[in-house]
Amino acid sequence: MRHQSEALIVIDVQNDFCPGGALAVAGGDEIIPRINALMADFATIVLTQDWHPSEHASFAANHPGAEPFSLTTMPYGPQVLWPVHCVQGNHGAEFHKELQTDAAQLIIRKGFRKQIDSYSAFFENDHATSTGLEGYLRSRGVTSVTFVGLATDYCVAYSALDAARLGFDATVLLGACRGIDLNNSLAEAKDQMLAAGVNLLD
Ligand code: VGL
Ligand code: ZN
Repeated sequence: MRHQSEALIVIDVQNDFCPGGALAVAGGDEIIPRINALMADFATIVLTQDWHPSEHASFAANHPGAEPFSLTTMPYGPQVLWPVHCVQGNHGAEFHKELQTDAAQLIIRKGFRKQIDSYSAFFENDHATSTGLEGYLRSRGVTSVTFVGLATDYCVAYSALDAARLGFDATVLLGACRGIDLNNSLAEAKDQMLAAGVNLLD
């Protein structure tokens, strides 16, 4: 078992990001056995759950004429417009049934404010609105965080970058993540994480 100062953060292992889902990530379900095994090794486990209202501003369907995967500008900066996904209470927003969620102590729901998307487990996409995760981890004495889950180049990368910025020792286990890779986003995310001092391991 890892020391209690080390937390495992499992990002968005939800039906809509797995094959058959609305925003399916190739091989998204392949990582689940490894994540389940990792959870047995950590004393502090946090899950995140993308959790949007159906009117969410990140959905292309809520921007007349806009195509999914096109780019728009929000008050906080550029924003990809996604297919409708992870709508609160729907099957697509549930954790994949093979993910063993019992050991997790905290589930962070994010993206629930209509006007702002939230990729990171720590901050919404304005990089200012906190999810509360930083305080939770610090008050439990966590100094080191390991990220796994979906998608490598969006929610995992944004979370790891914020963790490093906040001064946590941040690691991404790439073999337990899968990416969307939109316009080279996977390579860019890896470069950004390396530049920020995130440990990238398999
Ligand atoms: C995610 C796009 C939109 C993710 C969430 O979990 O990486 N990506 N919402
Ligand atoms: Zn989302």
